[in-house]
Amino acid sequence: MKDEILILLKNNKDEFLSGEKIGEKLGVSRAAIWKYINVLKEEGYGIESIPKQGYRIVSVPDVLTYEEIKEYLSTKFVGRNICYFDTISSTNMEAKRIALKNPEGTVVISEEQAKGKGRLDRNWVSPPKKGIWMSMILKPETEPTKVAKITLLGAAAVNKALEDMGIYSKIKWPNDIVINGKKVCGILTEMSCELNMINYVIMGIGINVNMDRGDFSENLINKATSLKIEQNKEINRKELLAGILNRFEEFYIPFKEDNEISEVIEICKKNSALIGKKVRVIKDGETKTGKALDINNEGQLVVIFEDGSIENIFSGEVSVRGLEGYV
Ligand code: BTX
Repeated sequence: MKDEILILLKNNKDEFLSGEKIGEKLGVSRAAIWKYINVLKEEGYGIESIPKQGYRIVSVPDVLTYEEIKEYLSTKFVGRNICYFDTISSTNMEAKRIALKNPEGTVVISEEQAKGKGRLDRNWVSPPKKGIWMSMILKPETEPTKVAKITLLGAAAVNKALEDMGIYSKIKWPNDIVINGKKVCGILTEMSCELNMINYVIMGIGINVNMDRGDFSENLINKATSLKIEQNKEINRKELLAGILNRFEEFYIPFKEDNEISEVIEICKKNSALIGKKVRVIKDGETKTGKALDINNEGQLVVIFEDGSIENIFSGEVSVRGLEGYV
């Protein structure tokens, strides 16, 4: 009911709608309408109410609820079930908790994370309403070894959705998006599986959207940035979130149905922050230096090392650092 009232108000922005008229349209009493209007006001919607004239919406809050993003969403199933929080410890942890009970494409979103997770138990800074902190629940019927590719689908989706908004970024294989050599987005993919069967995959995406320099610690400011810092303007979080979900579904369906990721590989190659650059590859505590040559059809990074040997690097097992700039 609350959503229906919101739609009515949004569709009639320029006029006042009386409680009676809304009530008639939706088949509920004026008193019930008044109650729902108060709930909407509590959620941050600016609603002007004038006796004898009715209600008029004057502002909408900057929140990533389903009601607020659906006008930008064109997906079949990704993001059609959104579990929204003001604050939470980590969206990946919550997504894991609810994964088995919720359909594929469910997205957990929080305006803030108290304990945002990076890889290897590192932390991810996630201040309120300044970013997009979300986790997608996926249930691909594929072998666990193919799951690393999902991170690339996520990276390509973020890169393309940014490009759709006129923002150009690079993909630092396999799980970061960088702008001007600094990290603007990180992806953390986790899974639960048994032998050859995947129970679920959780792909967590964190994007620094409207963070200011002061939101980063002194340590981080040299290697992290936000879209707002790079673009010198606030970015519409709703449009970007929906854009990522739209692009992700576009890439995920061919992957799920036919194991087809050629378009994603093209995007990762074309916008790679590593290909042609010197890299340091850290595996089992051992560090080797080489040059990134390519990303192959399986989504592995091809590196030539100083001793001339060429290896296809599988993302699960290594940490790759660029040697030029902060990448
Ligand atoms: P990562 O291990 O590659 O990056 C973590 C490292 O990045 C940290 O050790 C720190 O140096 C730096 N860092 C921390 N916060 C930020 C930030 N906001 N911007 C840039 N650099 C930062 C990358 O891990 C994967 C991160 C995934 C985060 C998402 S948010 C939604 C979802 N839920 C959750 O708990 N994690 C994921």
